[in-house]
Amino acid sequence: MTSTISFAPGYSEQEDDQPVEVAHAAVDIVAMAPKSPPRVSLVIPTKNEARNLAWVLNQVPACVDEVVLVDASTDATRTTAFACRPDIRVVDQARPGKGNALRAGFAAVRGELVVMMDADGSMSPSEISRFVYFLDNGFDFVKGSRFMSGGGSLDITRFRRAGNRALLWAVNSMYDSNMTDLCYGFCAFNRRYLDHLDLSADGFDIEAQMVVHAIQAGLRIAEVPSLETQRLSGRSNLRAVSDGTLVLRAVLRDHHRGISGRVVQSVRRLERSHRAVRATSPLEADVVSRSD
Ligand SMILES: Nc1nc2c(ncn2[C@@H]2O[C@H](COP(=O)(O)OP(=O)(O)OP(=O)(O)O)[C@@H](O)[C@H]2O)c(=O)[nH]1
Ligand SMILES: [Mg+2]
Repeated sequence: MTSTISFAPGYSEQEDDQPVEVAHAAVDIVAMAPKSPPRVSLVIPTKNEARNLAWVLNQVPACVDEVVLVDASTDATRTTAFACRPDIRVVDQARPGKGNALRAGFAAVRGELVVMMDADGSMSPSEISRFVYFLDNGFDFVKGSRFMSGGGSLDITRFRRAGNRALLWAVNSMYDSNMTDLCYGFCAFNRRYLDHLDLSADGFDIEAQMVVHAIQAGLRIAEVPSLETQRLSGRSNLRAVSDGTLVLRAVLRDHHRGISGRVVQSVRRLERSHRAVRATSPLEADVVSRSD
């Protein structure tokens, strides 16, 4: 880490003290050295994406320093990955599910900035620079949005759009936020906040959990427009009803963890103890029976 102390000739009270002056000058050189840009890691979960992955990897922009693939495939995904990008790092996941895969990827990254995206060709790697730009300029967590101005989706069905909207409304109401998208897998964050995100989801609820925990941790969040197209080939792994229910459960469960959740819990506890006192008090019992 560089020091903020800088050397000003003639200012130091210990000007005549040569060894101290030399030490200060050394600090000054470190402080003036150009700051190297933060390293960017891209995490991509893959489950049988051999036919889509080359399209994605061939477009990864130069600002990405490392690509971490978390692979649960039985097809030629890994071979394709190494053919396109010999420096790619492939890691395994402990349990099935996209959430588990992403968590394994986040634990393996070496860069300071972490971007995650799908491998099915529905997200364009050319958008990565938008996410990095906002992380570089003071934001801690950047999420892609298909529903803000400049974004779009050519893939989402009416049913899924309605589900996403309902879940988004729930989160915005609970946290007094004004986000425009919730369940979208193009996101980025500063790795120093990984522990604060406190991720535990194994499935498709991971994106909602990331957003909710980012809000609860007080991170500075930005949304950037993103265009989602149809997957290039193969079949979706998402099951709208069961995965939607999973997301709803995650949102409700996690609401009880944060500040607002704690307030709700303590109000409920107070109500319960108040009711218990009233039930045992003879005066209250009297009032109740008389009003009956
Ligand atoms: N490693 C790993 N990757 C997974 C798993 N499930 C899904 N993925 C990957 O996660 C990404 C998103 O999965 P999709 O099946 O495209 O789901 P989706 O994008 O939410 O749904 P669609 O819009 O219908 O494509 C893809 O890159 C998948 O290959 C899994 O269990 N393990
Ligand atoms: Mg997809």
